[in-house]
Amino acid sequence: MSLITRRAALVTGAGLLLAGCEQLNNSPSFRRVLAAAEGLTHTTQRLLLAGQPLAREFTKADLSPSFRSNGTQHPNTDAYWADLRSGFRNWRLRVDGLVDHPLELSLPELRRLPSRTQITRHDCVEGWSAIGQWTGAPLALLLKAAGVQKEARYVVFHCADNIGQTGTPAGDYYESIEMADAWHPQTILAYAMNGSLLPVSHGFPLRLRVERFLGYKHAKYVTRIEVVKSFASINGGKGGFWEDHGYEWYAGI
Ligand SMILES: Nc1nc2c(c(=O)[nH]1)N[C@H]1C(S)=C(S)[C@@H](COP(=O)(O)O)O[C@H]1N2
Ligand SMILES: [Mo]
Repeated sequence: MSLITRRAALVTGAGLLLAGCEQLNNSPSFRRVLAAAEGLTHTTQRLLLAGQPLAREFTKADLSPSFRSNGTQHPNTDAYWADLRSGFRNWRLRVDGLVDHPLELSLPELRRLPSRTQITRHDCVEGWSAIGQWTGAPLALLLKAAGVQKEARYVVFHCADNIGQTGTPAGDYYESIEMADAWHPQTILAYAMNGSLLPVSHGFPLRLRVERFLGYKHAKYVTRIEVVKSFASINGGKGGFWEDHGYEWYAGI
């Protein structure tokens, strides 16, 4: 390849990149979320004043040298494998259910939103803990942009992994939290861990961090966020995969 053709190829590459950025700016969901960022601090501040305490936050010196991965370490579904093969180009986080404006956000869009970074302790019900740093988009931001309807009470997180043996919907991992915890400032959709891209074993591309709750509430591989009035009709009806298998729904620490 001559120098000139190579340069032409580089220029075309840059052009494509730019076109990609412009497309980002044009996504209605993305624009809606950016607009919602204004005044959000005020909304979450009000929650704190209403008596919702913050989970303890730590410093980098406290980070655990190793952070265990638990439950699914690599989702087994065809959909997840297809997303891996295509570099998650077609992957979208959906926010729907009892909202005025359902959202669809790509990974680059999520990463460009205002973010929060927190160093917290993860406590698994099986008796181990680890301190890690998480960066992600506040769930409150997405909820504000989507416009939660009055009768909504819970937020359900649907995941890409099926952990039952049967491959039926009953084996799909899912979780739910109540609205006040969803608006909490430390409730984020994390795409980074300890300053790097989220590893597959810890929930790539997106996992929930809902501090002040036990490990199983922290849904990994989140693909869809559904705002509901009741979770009685979802899978086993108890609000989560482990809840359907006997764990308590309210898993506060
Ligand atoms: N989708 C999905 N989320 C999940 C699980 C899982 O198996 N699948 N396991 C849960 C449990 S019990 C724990 S303790 C944490 C573990 O998170 P980690 O793998 O990042 O340590 O993820 C929780 N979220
Ligand atoms: Mo756990």
